[in-house]
Amino acid sequence: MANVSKPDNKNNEITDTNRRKVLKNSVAVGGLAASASMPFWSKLAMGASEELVPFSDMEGFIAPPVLDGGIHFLDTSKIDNFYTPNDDFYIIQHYNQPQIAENEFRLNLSGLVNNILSLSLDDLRSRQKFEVDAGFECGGNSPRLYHGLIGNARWGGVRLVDLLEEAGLDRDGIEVVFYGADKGMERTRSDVDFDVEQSFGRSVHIDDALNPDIILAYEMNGEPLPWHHGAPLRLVMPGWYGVANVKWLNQIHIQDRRYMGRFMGRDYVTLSKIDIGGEERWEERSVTKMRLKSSIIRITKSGNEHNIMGFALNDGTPLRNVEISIDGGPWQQAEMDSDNSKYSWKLFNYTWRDASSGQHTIVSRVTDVTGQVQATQDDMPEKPTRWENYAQFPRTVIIG
Ligand SMILES: Nc1nc2c(c(=O)[nH]1)N[C@H]1C(S)=C(S)[C@@H](COP(=O)(O)O)O[C@H]1N2
Ligand SMILES: [Mo]
Repeated sequence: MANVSKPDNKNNEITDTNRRKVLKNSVAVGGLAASASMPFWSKLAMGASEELVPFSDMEGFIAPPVLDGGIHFLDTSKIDNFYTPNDDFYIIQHYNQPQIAENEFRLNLSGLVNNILSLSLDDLRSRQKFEVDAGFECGGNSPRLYHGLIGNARWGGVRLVDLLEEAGLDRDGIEVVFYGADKGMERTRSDVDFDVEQSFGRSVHIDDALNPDIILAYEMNGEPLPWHHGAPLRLVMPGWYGVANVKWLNQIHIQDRRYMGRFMGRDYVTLSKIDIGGEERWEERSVTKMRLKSSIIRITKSGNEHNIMGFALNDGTPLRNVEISIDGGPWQQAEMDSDNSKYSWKLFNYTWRDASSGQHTIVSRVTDVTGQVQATQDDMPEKPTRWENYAQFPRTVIIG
């Protein structure tokens, strides 16, 4: 196996603050440091004295099982791992789930390059391997599913930038198109009366493609990439919504104009009414980088304490904090998991002491280092399309 090195994608802002806190504590209260430096998410595998407290807003919710050809989402109240197990990571595709024989697989790199590449899986595996922790959600994830279209994994493979360098980019190339092996018939316009066969395709500007953290992944959490997640090869665009992470990837094409296939030009397009330089406009925007978002997903009880846990996701901009408000009370800072890194989901925990019995409403909000604060539902722009649901999500729970 080739050398393994991991891009340093730690979210230093958060981990440094935590480390400082931990060090301070250990001076004042000797002995705390050892347990505090443990990733706290390990608390999630519940201790014997801990019990799951069901959300009263989640009654009757059942996550669907994984079925070939189907979609899958998680019961987020049961998340008990920093890395989502491969057999529970959410599954979405818009066409079929092609089965690709490893020995017949080729990744072709074509278009405005000096050297056209055609690589087998062994060719890819013999190159230097990189790993990146990346969590993402479907652009259509929503409170309706309690944000179950989500997962976090360690992806292993080759760096896109290395292959682009090897191919040698022509200076006219501005757009990098990624095609999957899955296909469907599409009526592409209302002014034609026939369907054409299309592959799933997504594209990014060349500047976005040169991010060295982008991986062409043949591994997921240390195992060969599973069929439902795009075997044998998928694109992993850290910090972008799920749709960018093209599964069953078999062609990368560089071109000199924008690609406007269904999943760039017509679908996964957010329509929202926003202020554009002082002018209110209906904007149509491609679903690309993840918007700043957090949600509470799980509450456990242990003695008089409740643990309120959740995730934050964004485009990789370092976070300032995640805060919790109970019953409209003051915002109080949550603790961040020490496993969190730049592009992983960012797990958090808040210890709620002496919760009174009765119904409570609990909400989280995340702020990044630029001062951007997660929007409330009321702050959200008018947005009739179902993409990019990043508003604060109040949860309700009944304490017995
Ligand atoms: N080839 C291909 N890649 C695809 C899709 C698809 O339909 N075909 N769906 C995209 C969408 S919309 C999402 S949300 C993610 C889901 O990835 P997962 O099933 O591994 O969670 O894959 C993306 N990649
Ligand atoms: Mo998606």
